Amino acid sequence: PPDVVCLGESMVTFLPTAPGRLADVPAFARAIGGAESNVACGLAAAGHRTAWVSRVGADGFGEHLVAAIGAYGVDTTAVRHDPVRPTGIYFRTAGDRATAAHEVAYYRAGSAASAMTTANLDLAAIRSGRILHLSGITAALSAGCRGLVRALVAPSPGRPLVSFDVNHRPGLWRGPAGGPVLLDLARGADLVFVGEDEAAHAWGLTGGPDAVREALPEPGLLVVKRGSGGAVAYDAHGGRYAEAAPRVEVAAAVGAGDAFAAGFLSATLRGLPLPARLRHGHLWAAAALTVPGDLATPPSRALADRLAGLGAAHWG
Ligand code: KDG
Repeated sequence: PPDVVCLGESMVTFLPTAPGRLADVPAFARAIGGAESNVACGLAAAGHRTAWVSRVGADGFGEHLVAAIGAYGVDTTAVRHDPVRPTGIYFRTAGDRATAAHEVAYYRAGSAASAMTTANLDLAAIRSGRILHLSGITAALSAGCRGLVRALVAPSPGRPLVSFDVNHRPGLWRGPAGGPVLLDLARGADLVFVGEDEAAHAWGLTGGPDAVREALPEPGLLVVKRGSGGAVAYDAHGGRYAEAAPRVEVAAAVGAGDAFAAGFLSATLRGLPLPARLRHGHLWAAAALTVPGDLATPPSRALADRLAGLGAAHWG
């Protein structure tokens, strides 16, 4: 059985071949994106047994996604092909170096993955891992996808540990407001990742990580990410652990959150203590921050262990 099952929409991604705004860029290179499959690819590249579950179109883009994600070592056997709906795609710029602001244009409304429900996926496969990793992006895609995520988060016998990355994408929430839905889902999860900026934007929590924990006491583990300001983890026993992030030259911020989650989950599967899990998250995120695409090869276990083991002077 897999260590981790990741469920969510993946898209063929088109990255500009030259800097500039979407309005000006003349040509794009093909890559892959999708928050949850990014996590799966990172974990598989680091040697963990990982599966990705989703729906794609019966088209060339769907074929490419399954092949590209499978090439990382991810088990894709539970991915279903929708005979009618297409695979979603999106275009994005690398973003401004100083502000990290980037433009995104999604072409995913009505996609195969947006039609995911509890009825058209293999629920046994989804629940077959030690950890099930989900994100708030899926909840934004459609009412059916929202129902699916709710059902997977709800307590049930034999339910795997649920890891939930809030991943608030304001541009995707067309019907209901995202904030309350995401808060509700986060409350039901065992492990939650959320950016301090997301908590402010989605939930109006502007008082820093401790205010987020106060508003969200339910998850046994809560990780509040502060970008270059590091991250804070809270456990079920009142423990609070803050770890600084290494300083890096940012090529593109997209994918860094997924890499952080993958690094944290990898260290979790290895039974490392919380401060080390945060440092592994930071190191994997650093690798993703320094490449233009979503996905970077995670640092080797030996290198990550060595860097994570350095004293606080190197991390402050
Ligand atoms: O976290 C990276 C994702 O945002 C990107 O791969 C695309 O999944 C994506 C989304 O929905 O924004």
